[in-house]
Amino acid sequence: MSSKPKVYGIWGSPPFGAVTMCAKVLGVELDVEIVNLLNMEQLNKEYIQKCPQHTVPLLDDNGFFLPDSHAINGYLVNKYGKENDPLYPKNDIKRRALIDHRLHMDSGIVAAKGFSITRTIGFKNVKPPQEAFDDLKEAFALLNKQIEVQNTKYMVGDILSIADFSIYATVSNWGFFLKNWENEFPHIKAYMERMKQEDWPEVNDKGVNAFKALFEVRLKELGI
Ligand SMILES: N[C@@H](CCC(=O)N[C@@H](CS)C(=O)NCC(=O)O)C(=O)O
Repeated sequence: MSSKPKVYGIWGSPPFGAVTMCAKVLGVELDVEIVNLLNMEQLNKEYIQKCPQHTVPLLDDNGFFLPDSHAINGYLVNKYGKENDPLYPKNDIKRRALIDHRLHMDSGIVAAKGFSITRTIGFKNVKPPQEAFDDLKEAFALLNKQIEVQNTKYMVGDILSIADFSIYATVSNWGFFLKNWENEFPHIKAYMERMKQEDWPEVNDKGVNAFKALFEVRLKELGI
């Protein structure tokens, strides 16, 4: 039995990036198995048996399969974190609830809007409607307002949490589709700059560069 948790993923996927940043902060080494989404490997029969929603990342902790970066990061903190770890505390129910809110905001709103663009381009090779970009912009506006109103260093208070891994990963990739986001959303920009001072975003960055290089070509091909 391997002691390292295995994670199926691909560099450049924001939710996979979120899991790698969480693992770095926890000091957990991951055994990464690449699933090449460009070759649609996520649709292989064996992968669907492990992950019916056919997405990466997928955690395999000695046969315990768990999809979704938000769920995976919560599990990793519960398993490898400190007692009542502020990254996702068990006993501080209000902090945990606020972290859950930010995770749902990422999963259900901000990340979701970007996926509708990448799925259309990446898997269907079709130009997404302008509406898809407008929706993403609207989601960034909500996030910008959230960060302005909460007025804290991190997504929840002045202590790092798993919500930061998700939001950081999502903005660093999906910002690419909104050319002027740094000027339009100054609170997100300031938040990202604060996070970049830390050592954990670095593990995400090689993936972001690969993502941008790939999508730059695809957008050009589609005349976007
Ligand atoms: N909510 C999921 C989203 C995962 C997701 O959609 N991942 C994309 C790559 S970034 C994927 O695997 N897409 C393949 C597919 O939908 O077939 C998470 O946070 O893990």
